[in-house]
Amino acid sequence: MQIGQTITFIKSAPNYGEFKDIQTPHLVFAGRSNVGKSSLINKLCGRKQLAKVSGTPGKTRLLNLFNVDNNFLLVDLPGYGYAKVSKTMKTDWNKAIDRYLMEAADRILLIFLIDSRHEPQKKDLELLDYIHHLKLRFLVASTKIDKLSKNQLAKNLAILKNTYTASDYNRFFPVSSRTGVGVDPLVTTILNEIKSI
Ligand SMILES: Nc1nc2c(ncn2[C@@H]2O[C@H](COP(=O)(O)OP(=O)(O)OP(=O)(O)O)[C@@H](O)[C@H]2O)c(=O)[nH]1
Ligand SMILES: [Mg+2]
Repeated sequence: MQIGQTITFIKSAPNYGEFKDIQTPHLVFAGRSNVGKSSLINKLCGRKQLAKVSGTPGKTRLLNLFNVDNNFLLVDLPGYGYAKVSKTMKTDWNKAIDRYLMEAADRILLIFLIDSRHEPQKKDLELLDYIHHLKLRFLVASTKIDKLSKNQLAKNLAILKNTYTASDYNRFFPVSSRTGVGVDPLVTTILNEIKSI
């Protein structure tokens, strides 16, 4: 299953000012560098190279915008917490992202990606707080589940689910962009949620 049929790259924007005029809902992918944002976007779009995938953290430096079926805007956010960039640059990015999320909050469905292999990380919990603060609609995608044994996965998911969704279990989606496991329920939920924006 895919989130759309005709998906085209619009542009890479440094800030929201550059695409404020677009009236459709926004589907935003956010999470730490290297968590698998670009890979998941490619998988959901059924395209191999739509968003750049890289082993080097921090490759996606701008807000990358895609048009999905003239139905909604897909936004690939820069991964936060990228250590190899100077502090000033980091702050500039964060400011631009904060501002975007704040100003566009009403039209956003955010996909919050976390890595299934790790315990909740400080950076992730900060983003979680911020999402709650802005009252954003969001779904949690727990990525790279193919990398764990069945036992380890069950153990990790229990902890992560509990941390990220509290009692709202149906909004937590374990996925693998490599194998495609877990992608269909996520697609169905995204399309339903987008309709209600
Ligand atoms: N095994 C496995 N590897 C994955 C999966 N998803 C992503 N990866 C790998 O993880 C690395 C990072 O993936 P990206 O999709 O580039 O991550 P990103 O979040 O877009 O990274 P930035 O753009 O730097 O913020 C790449 O080497 C991917 O091949 C997955 O589901 N399974
Ligand atoms: Mg990326």
